[in-house]
Amino acid sequence: SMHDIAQRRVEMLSTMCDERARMLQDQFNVSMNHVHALAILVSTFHHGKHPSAVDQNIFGKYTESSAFERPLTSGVAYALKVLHSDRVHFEKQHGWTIKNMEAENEALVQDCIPENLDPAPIQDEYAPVIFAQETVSHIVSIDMMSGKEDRENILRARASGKGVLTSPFKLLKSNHLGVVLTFAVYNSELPPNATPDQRIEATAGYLGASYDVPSLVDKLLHQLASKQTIVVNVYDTTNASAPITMYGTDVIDTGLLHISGLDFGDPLRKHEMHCRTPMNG
Ligand code: WA2
Repeated sequence: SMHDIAQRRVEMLSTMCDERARMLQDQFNVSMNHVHALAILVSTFHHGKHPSAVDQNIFGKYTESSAFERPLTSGVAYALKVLHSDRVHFEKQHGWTIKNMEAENEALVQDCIPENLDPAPIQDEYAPVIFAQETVSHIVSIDMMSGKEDRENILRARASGKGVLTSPFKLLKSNHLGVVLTFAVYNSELPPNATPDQRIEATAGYLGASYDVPSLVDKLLHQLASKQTIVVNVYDTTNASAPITMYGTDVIDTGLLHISGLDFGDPLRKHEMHCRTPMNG
């Protein structure tokens, strides 16, 4: 009957939506665990060994050949915590100046050619990127604390000891909205119940991964392509009254809608997948 057909369409939509949401969430969780493991690797073999066993060459090779372990990520990088009192020494040692992410000339920042970027203005501390996967090599030498979203992520990651996520924002050298995941790297054994101040004090740096959401969700949905197509949107719904579209174009209401929850592991951020039947589907 008409009622049965309508009922089957509702069930089909919810099954397909839940399947896609679960797959996205699982892949995100897998890559988050591997980014966490990279933070431990930097702690062990860079900060925990004298002399360090990690340099840009080793970090670049290792992250490139283990990229398959981090589905949905477009690249990983490591930024060092540098206090202002150590800046001159740090810059001499590396042979470059710490760069600012923000500038008068927005176009030069977006192109992200370090020689075109301004030196970072004087701050209490900086978070210059010292190691990067080849795919994000353009952020080496940039002070990640000079960008609003990256800075908030760094501060929250080091005080909490957890993996934390930014809101969606336009990544450098990308035309899409993306998100950044950050884990703090600590320089000494921390008790599991360490206070935020103890964590901040013991912070050595920040291991971060960037997610170019539209191209990566596209890839994932194509793997699941079926005869029955649905229209998928992913939203950051942290601010319930102002959701941010992370994937998909704004759609007009076609009647049938199913919402699947997405848990990306950061309790401060909320995400949802919205699925619809296509106009004439
Ligand atoms: N990584 C790649 N592209 C970006 C970006 C970023 N942040 N920010 C803006 N465009 C090294 O949390 C530390 C990575 C920041 C980590």
